[in-house]
Amino acid sequence: MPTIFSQIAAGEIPARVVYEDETTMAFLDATPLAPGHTLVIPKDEYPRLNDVPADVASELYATIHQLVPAVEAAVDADASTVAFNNGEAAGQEVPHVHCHILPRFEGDGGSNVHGIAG
Ligand code: IU
Repeated sequence: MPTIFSQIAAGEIPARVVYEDETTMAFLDATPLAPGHTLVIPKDEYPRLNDVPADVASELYATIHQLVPAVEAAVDADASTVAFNNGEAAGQEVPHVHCHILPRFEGDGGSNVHGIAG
């Protein structure tokens, strides 16, 4: 059974897609922890970062690098938490590698990306 993120990547389940190329995709989190909360995925399904081949990891990072300033600008954020929960014990709920880009605002009192406090 493909993960929900594979189904989004295949266009089988709708999502608010903000970026897409041959290898990667980004869409707004369905339950955002802040305005603009974005998830970046490799389109192919890898459960954990440990499983991602180097060439795909490189493409994934290039997309993250491009999107972080764009997401911050889109919601006028002061900063962002950029994080992977890598494995169930770390709070990873969907077993398809995804990077959270969570916009942060002065005085937002901290946030929590399903396990990552800041
Ligand atoms: P985690 O790092 O695996 O805990 O994060 C999973 C994220 O996926 C979490 O922020 C959910 O709100 C988000 N999400 C989603 O955007 N759409 C979905 O259909 C499901 C989870 I399931």
